[in-house]
Amino acid sequence: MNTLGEVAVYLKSNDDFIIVGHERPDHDSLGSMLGLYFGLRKMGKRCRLISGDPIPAGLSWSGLDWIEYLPRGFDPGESCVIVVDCEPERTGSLAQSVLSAKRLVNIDHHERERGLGDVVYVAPKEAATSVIIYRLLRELGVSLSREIAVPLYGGILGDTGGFRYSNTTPEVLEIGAELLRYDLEPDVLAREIFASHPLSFLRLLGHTLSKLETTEDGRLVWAAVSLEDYEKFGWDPSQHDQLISYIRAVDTAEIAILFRETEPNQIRIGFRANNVDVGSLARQFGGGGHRLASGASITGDLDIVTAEVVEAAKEYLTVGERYERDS
Ligand SMILES: [Mn+2]
Repeated sequence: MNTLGEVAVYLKSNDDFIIVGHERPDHDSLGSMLGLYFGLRKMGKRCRLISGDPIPAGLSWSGLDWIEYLPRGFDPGESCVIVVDCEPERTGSLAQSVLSAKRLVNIDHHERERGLGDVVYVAPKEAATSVIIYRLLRELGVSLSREIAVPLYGGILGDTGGFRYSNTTPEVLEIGAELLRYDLEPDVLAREIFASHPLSFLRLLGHTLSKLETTEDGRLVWAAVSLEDYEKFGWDPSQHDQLISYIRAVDTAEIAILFRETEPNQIRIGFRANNVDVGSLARQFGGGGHRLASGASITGDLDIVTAEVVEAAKEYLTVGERYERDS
């Protein structure tokens, strides 16, 4: 693991970059990609932005149009590839290209056991990778601009749930305050991220909520969305969406799980918790993430996968309870 200073030195010594975020890009992934992109451009570096999944619609941030959508991957050539907001293996359809890079940098805030790359900076305590990029640009001596501040603010907003999650520290608010000085419109950014959805999504949300299930005590809440549901409501399952934040809103929920069939028999599972550690629950299924927000992907029938994971989560809640009593 490197220091942020070492990351800065390494970036200074290279001239040609490709920035990649994670599959199904969310706001922090996009925000850290764009913030870093505009920062490197200010330093006179050559830089490309590549995504293996489509970019969500509805954001006004500049630079989004320059992200090349290359679902079949790319040839890194001599470029230094920078993976932000995930580990290199979690770049989906871009993973092979990323792993073949001659120079690889990884900047992330997701908890994991090891880091892969020539330069690795992982800070699980940071609320967002956009926060790390903010600090990195400071380290590099890049002066901020509106085009840097907008995506970084958006990324932080996304990963703190609009400055509402437990990762909303004084430092995060201080960085938010600093970014706001660059002529941002906080109301517009917040609405774009949290309160502006296509009608098709809201109808899918209504349908999903009508199928919510819970354990008797209400501590575990879950819903499953099939490929058929996605088709019926005309919603693209590869898009990032916020279905799970509505499921998590059930007042009794300690763990909320959303099962989504994104391709035939490909089930993506999102876990959210209010104080239980769902990071390790996701790791039981080969996934990963944070303590309160994590995910995994499983191949199998939606109903069978749902039943299995729900069983494991029930068990997990019981074990967690026992731990609390012992300590
Ligand atoms: Mn993030």
